[in-house]
Amino acid sequence: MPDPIVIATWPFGKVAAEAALKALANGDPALDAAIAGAQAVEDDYSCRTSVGFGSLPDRLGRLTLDACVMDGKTLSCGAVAGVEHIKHPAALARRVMDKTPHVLLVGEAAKWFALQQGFPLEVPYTADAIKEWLERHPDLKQRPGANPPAPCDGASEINIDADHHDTVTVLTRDKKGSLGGACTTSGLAYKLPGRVGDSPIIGAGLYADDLAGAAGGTGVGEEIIRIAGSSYVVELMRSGKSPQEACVLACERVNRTAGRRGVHPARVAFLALDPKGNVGAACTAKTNFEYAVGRGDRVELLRAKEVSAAM
Ligand code: SD4
Repeated sequence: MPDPIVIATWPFGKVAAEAALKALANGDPALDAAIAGAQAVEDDYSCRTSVGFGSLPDRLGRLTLDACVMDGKTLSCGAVAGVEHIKHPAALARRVMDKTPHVLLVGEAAKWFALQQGFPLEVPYTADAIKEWLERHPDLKQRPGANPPAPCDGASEINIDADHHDTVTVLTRDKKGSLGGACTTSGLAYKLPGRVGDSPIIGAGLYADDLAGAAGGTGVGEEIIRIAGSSYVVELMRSGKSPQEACVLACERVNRTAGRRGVHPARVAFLALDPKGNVGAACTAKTNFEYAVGRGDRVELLRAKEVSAAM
């Protein structure tokens, strides 16, 4: 019987891995366990500032959440983007998968769907997040008397500092050897209202196929979307690359595509799990990507290989 395995992004991925391992040990399917892991981070205000409620909001102070889920056995998937006042977007993405013929619902309509499905509307803001949002708001950094900055000056403006990584992506393999994945985030702090990153886009922030492997991304979503990142990693595994090799190749590709637009460094990271239970991860320069790996009753935190851009 295959051993249950979990991998999850960032140090707070430990919380996700512990919850998912528990679910897998009980015999839960891979997708249920991945969602349990994602939800443990959505629920834990103490372990992060940028997944779920309490995260840093967008440019106008509104917190909108994105999530997606995918079942590697059937390729069933669901997603929500730009959804407000719903505490568990990964669970909502699961409802889109189970209860609708669609894959992705967005914004106000996703919230109405949540209400219809019995999800409560809740207040997503914490005093700490509002204080930090006010103190760090990029529009306040302009020189006195200068014109207000354009809402976003170009792709190179988007980057993520080491303390503000968003997104937990959880990849699991269950006792039957099936793969599942869940991804949940508030996106980038101070994003333009309406901006959606890679996280709720199947094939960008997440992909899972029992016949090839599962992969997830984190970091600057625009760069991940541009190369269809998670799908690319999975297709590399399908063609025989190990999860580690596939993640490195995806980072090299991000570096090349970012380089074509003169954007360095483009901070992204990928993690991957193959059907045999091998794991891998890699990140571009200065991303400082750590990820949690859980097997048996043990969860350890590993540092991903950094892939520098050739100048
Ligand atoms: C996004 N990929 O919305 C997410 C953000 C993230 O570490 O993962 N940050 O672009």
